[in-house]
Amino acid sequence: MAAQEAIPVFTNLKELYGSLGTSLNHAERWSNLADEFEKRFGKKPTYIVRAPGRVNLIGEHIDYALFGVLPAAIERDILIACAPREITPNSPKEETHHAPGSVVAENLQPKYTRQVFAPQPKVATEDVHVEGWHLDIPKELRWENYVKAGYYGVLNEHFTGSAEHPMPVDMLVTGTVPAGSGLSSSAAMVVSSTLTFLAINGKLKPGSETITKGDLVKLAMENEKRVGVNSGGMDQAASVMSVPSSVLYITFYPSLTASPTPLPSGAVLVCAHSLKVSDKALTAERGYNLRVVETLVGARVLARTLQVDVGPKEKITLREVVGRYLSETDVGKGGKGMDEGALIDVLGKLDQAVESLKPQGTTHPKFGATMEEMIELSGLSAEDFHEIYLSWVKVDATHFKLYKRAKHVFSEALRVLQFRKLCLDTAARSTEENNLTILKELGRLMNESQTSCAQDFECSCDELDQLTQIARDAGAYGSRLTGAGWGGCTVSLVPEDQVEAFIKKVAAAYPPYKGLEGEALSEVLFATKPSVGACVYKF
Ligand code: NG1
Repeated sequence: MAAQEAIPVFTNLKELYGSLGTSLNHAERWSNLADEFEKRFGKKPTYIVRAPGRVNLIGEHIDYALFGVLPAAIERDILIACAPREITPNSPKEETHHAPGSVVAENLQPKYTRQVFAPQPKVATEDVHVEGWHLDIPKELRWENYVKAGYYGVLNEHFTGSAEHPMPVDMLVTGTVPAGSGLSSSAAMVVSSTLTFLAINGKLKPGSETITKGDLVKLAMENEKRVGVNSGGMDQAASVMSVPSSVLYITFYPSLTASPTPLPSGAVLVCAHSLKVSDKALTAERGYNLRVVETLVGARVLARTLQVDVGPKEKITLREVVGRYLSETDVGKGGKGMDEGALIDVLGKLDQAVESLKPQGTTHPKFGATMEEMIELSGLSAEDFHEIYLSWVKVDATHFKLYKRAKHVFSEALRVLQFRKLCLDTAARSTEENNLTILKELGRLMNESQTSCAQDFECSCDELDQLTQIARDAGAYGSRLTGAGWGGCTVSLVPEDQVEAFIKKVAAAYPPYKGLEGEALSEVLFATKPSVGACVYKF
């Protein structure tokens, strides 16, 4: 099972990419990075760490409700070349250079300037044990915040209450995942940075304490919370556990699992950036974090309707409500829970219960519940409500749309399971004719997902609506936004033999692409294949 596997450490690129052809396509970039590292730091890197971005085929905004999703890692990635820094009498005199665990972080992109920082030990006791480490992560958006976020968890988990000090490190970062595009550049940055600090500090050595892929996903999820949003875990899981040629069915409840799901042959994925940059962290109070709160409160209200027991301070999720409603068994640590068939069955039958999330009385359901109405629906006192749902997150809204959000989550969770079932059934009995019918069905589910994201979850925008429509008109089986939305990328399922023509048509029809060609165009509109997950290359 992928979550229990150790983080792969490779010594050659062919093994890393799984094929000679793919490794040759990427070799030049790796060797340029290693050369540039040597030029800047006067030594060869010890490791290059890689973490890919991801595209989500279907299953949007349901990971934090603990429903399964279907993403795949893409070929675009973050690479970090790194080496420990020896402190010698000739070391530069900047103070932070000499501090334990100090970091010199450079980026191949000149707009991301060189940063030098060091974690502060908290309360060092006489026997030199350090009780904790602090790193200052400023609120404003800075590239090194992602490096620091990755470092934070490693410091907390591996250097707290210990006499061991973290190693000073030099690093050079480069990336090809466009920022703010819904392709998870942030998760790729945080996963690669977490992995860099683990590798440099010798934490990846095999042994009883082996850090598994599952451990890395959890650590990176915690780390990413330090840069702004309460993310669900899909991106980190996809970045760490993906395998070539398959999409990954990732479950979060009752446990983290990742099951490769082969796509039917005859179609490829095309990503298209709407060129509207969506910054989740900056818009979180009205966007991402608000949706997290709305879906959590919706779960509590639904639990009341279905007479499901919820602990007084518990933040139950929609997936857990469904499980408890059906008296699901095998939900302990590592448990499997109900099978996919049973989940499909119940998700199709929740419509009436979800109606209970509409506020009664004067407020029109379209606008959702006011704060007072929402508290009343939850059955909690105002004080408890604030403590459970609002004390850890800032949101900015006058109305909370519990009904629409839950409606999206349940219908989307069902579409994910139907999509996966179609893929698995086709893999079992594939013919050309059958494949075509299935690809059209998969496309239909993607289109329905886009409608639900736009109308019920309200995470689309005009540009994404327009671009997905253009993609369908240009011959895609289906097209939808991918990632958090409100801008960023779309993903389209496109007949393999029509990719070139498809790209030409979309390039001509989407107004913001006007004037873009060659490399500039392929930066924002490109076909991609499911690729291998995060790993370490050792020199
Ligand atoms: P993006 O915007 O692609 O990073 C975000 C969350 C995911 C998931 C999707 C919506 C982070 C790091 N990722 O993805 O966990 O909730 O939105 O499906 O916040």
